[in-house]
Amino acid sequence: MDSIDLRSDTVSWPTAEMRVAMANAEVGDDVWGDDPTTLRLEELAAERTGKEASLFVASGTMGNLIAILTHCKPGDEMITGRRAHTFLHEVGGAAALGGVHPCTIPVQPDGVLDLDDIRAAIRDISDMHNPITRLIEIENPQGDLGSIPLSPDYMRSLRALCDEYGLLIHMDGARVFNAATALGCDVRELTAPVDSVMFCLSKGLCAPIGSMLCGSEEFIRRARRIRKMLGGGMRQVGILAAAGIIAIEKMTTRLDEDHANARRLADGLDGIEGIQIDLPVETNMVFFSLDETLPFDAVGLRDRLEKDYNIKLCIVGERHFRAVTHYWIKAQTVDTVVEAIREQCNAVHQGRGQ
Ligand code: TLP
Repeated sequence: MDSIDLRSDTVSWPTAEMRVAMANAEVGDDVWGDDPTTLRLEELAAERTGKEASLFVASGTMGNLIAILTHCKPGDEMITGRRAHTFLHEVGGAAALGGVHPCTIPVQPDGVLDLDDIRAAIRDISDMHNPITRLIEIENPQGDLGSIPLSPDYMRSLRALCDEYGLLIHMDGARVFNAATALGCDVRELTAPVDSVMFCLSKGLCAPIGSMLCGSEEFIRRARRIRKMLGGGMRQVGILAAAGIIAIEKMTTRLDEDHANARRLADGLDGIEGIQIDLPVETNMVFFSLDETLPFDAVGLRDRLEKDYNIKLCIVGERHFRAVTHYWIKAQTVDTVVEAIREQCNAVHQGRGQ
């Protein structure tokens, strides 16, 4: 039996339609600019995000890194959230490989970076001791705090602030189509205010590999050189791009199902004694925790669920979990998960009553 894997939407595997498209993809050497399927994917991603051009890259991490290295020179400063994926989970690549100096500020409970905090962090370049603030890196939706979408209004006010100081904006939009779906807006409303955006094909959109980096023609021309420098120039990559095209055309329009299933999961878990929902559920992530009445911690429950029910969850703290819904998690699967967790928690409470 396949496991029920809620650790992330990155675990989603390609659809049958993607596999057929991959098998039949027309290909060429993409480093020579000869791969028709990749060219089509890049055109599509640019069009969907309202940018002039785009670049197919191996991963979200690579897309963010290429964007930062393209926008910044060594020694430049990038303002980002203390809970941003680029700061926490990308191996310090911007600093290690680009010499880019991160300046982190708090992420607010609603996922935004406070504009006053940004203003206060921007360096005064008339003082020669200071590095030059070059870039604001913003995550939308903000993953670590519940995958919360940041509104078009917020994005526009961030743009206005950056224009005042001549700063660039890169958006880590790994799940930006989830954000747009949750907000009920066109994704372009979120991407128009930024200079560059990275989004992932391989998370809720189900493609096996790959992310898109989108921006102006000039930005993408320079980004392409950096991708090559990082060893990311791929050859007959149309095989992967074929899945990416379906990801954009078909999978971006069904994400509300994943969001409804995440709410269903949260509602189910909320009714179980000993479980708390930690953060509002706005897209496809549920953050929950075990209270002190339960005699097991997150590792204890995770191990039981894996062994007895083949259910996988992601641990994010001693008593804290993240569960992520995606295409392969249906409403019925959610109910199975809720029942399994209820069984484990009730067994404890009933055992106590005896
Ligand atoms: N996130 C993964 C883990 O790395 C935590 C996950 O399971 O959520 N930006 C954001 C906001 C992300 O959540 C991720 C992946 C990335 C960038 C990096 O994408 P990949 O994994 O393709 O390098």
